[in-house]
Amino acid sequence: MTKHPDLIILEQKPFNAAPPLNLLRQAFITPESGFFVRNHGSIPEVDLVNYRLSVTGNVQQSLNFSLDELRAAFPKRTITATLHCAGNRRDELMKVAPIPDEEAWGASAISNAVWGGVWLTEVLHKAGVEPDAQHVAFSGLDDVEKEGRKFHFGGSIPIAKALNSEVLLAYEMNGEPLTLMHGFPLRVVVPGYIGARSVKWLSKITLQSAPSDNYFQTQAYKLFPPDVQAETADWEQAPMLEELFVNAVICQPADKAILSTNLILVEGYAIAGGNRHIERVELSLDLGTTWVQVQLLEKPQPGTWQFWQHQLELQSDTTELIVRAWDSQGNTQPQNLEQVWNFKGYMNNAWHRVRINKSQ
Ligand SMILES: Nc1nc2c(c(=O)[nH]1)N[C@H]1C(S)=C(S)[C@@H](COP(=O)(O)O)O[C@H]1N2
Ligand SMILES: [Mo]
Repeated sequence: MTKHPDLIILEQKPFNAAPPLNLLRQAFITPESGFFVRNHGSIPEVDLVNYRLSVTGNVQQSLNFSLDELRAAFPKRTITATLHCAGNRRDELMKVAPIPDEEAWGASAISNAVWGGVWLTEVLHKAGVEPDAQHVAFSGLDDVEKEGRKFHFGGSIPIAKALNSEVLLAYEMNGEPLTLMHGFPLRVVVPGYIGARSVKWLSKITLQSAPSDNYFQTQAYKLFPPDVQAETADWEQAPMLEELFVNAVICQPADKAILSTNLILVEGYAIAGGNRHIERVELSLDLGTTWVQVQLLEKPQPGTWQFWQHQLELQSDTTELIVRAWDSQGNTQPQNLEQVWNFKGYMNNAWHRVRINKSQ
């Protein structure tokens, strides 16, 4: 499969790209061609003949599989899960204050697929989880260069998450073998967590007492408050990102659209984090004073985005549409970008706003 020609390429090396919002909103299951791509390093060439997955660390018995052996050893499981980059919507934060050296993602660093593979928990049970295994660390085959060092991309999740029948070691995406771009031959899919934990080109699973010591666990993907700058950051102390925050985005009309009719269909997506689901999604036409509930198009479920739509008639004084969502635990989104701004530009879930103009 090749990528859709309309994809917005943020960077060629490493390759980073995302679809325009109207393309993203066309299909609940994102086709591979339109699925966003987030790479921190090289795209490795993996030779299936030599490919091995190892499972080591605090286990009763270390394991080692070829892809065929893995497929034969465990039943095939499928799950519909949305990957959502922690850097989604960073471009809005960049307008509040500069965020140097990070990708300027719009609101489409997110996509949804049906993944086929084996449950991580079934693999871990076969290896035998020792009591001091508190975290499951993943390592990929790509090479990343940071601060003069070259290393593989990696990260970890807590053992409790890993033991749920939801974390997948995926060899298929939308019924086809994974493409190289998305982690061939095997990747992790961690529903409800930031995309960075869904490690592509997976080669090593290590059970350990502490989180991964990989740069992308200990430095990148940490959340700082708005008043902390890069120079003053205490990396040790800041929390590692794992569960996503509740978020909602208007995909159509586009920001700054010029509309020729008053009757419009507003369309978008919403997503909750962890094991929460979307409870409701609301639109405001009066800068957040009053809200109307929009129609959700699928049955809400954790780990998967929700499409929504709302038909409305614009009033003469409507200048902005705002959306916000609520999750099943009563969490909602902060009002302003300033409240969520952080110098790495992660987890922007402020109310999403679209400015509109009328052509008459
Ligand atoms: N090995 C490896 N895995 C990786 C990454 C990477 O750079 N290398 N990027 C991560 C990030 S930050 C995200 S958001 C998702 C994106 O998955 P995709 O490229 O399939 O959309 O992959 C994650 N897994
Ligand atoms: Mo990401």
